[in-house]
Amino acid sequence: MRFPRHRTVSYAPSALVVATCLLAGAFLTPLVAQPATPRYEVKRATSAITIDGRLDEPTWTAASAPVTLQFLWDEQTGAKQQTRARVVWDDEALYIGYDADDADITAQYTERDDPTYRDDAVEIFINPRPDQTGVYYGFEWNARGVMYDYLNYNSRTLFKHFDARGVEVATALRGTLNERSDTDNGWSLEAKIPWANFETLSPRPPAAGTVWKANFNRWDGVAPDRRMSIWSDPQNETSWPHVPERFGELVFVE
Ligand SMILES: [Ca+2]
Ligand SMILES: [Ca+2]
Repeated sequence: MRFPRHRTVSYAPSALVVATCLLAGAFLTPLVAQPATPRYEVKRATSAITIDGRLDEPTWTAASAPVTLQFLWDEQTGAKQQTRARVVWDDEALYIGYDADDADITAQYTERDDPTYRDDAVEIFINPRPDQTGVYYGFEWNARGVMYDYLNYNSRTLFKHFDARGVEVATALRGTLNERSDTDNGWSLEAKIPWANFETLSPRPPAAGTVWKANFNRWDGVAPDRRMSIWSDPQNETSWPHVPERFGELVFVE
């Protein structure tokens, strides 16, 4: 049996076909791909870290290059001041170091679980079990080193009566706090969070190869000139960062 030879047929779509396609398109929701979420390699600490707010230990220099935070909401006013954040780990704890450019360092709140996000503040949201997005841990420290820590449930409910244990935090200011008439340089913050705080979602501390999810944020400025910057874009029109589905990856490595 002989098969017919292949033929190439070219034709112009009729006006009816074009019109049908356009009509169908009008009723289809376009699939817009979300941008990829970032990843950060969390290296093991190479030397002891003294929690004094100064990122001058060799282990910070040896850490992965810092994440930088993006300015995503143009309706916000206030200066766009850069923030760099690094993370390292050891058998005992997770360590986070932030370095913030800041020409005007301000922070009013002084008590645990005060709304420090209304001050100059840096934050990390941590999900130690990325196969779920219902619950994660939030830590928000102002330039005084005052901590607001909580469990976030369903992206909307913040249980501030969760108090992490054994957290050490300190800030170092390159400037004057709440003195608005001069020009400051910036501030840095070191935090140590023992693994035991995460054991409900992660019964064992991470090992090399473990992936957790997280986001880094900063609130900066004095109302009404406030601005949020963030590591992984939550794909929100407003500056609501509590979107665990959009957290970036923390990849633990040796
Ligand atoms: Ca500031
Ligand atoms: Ca708390």
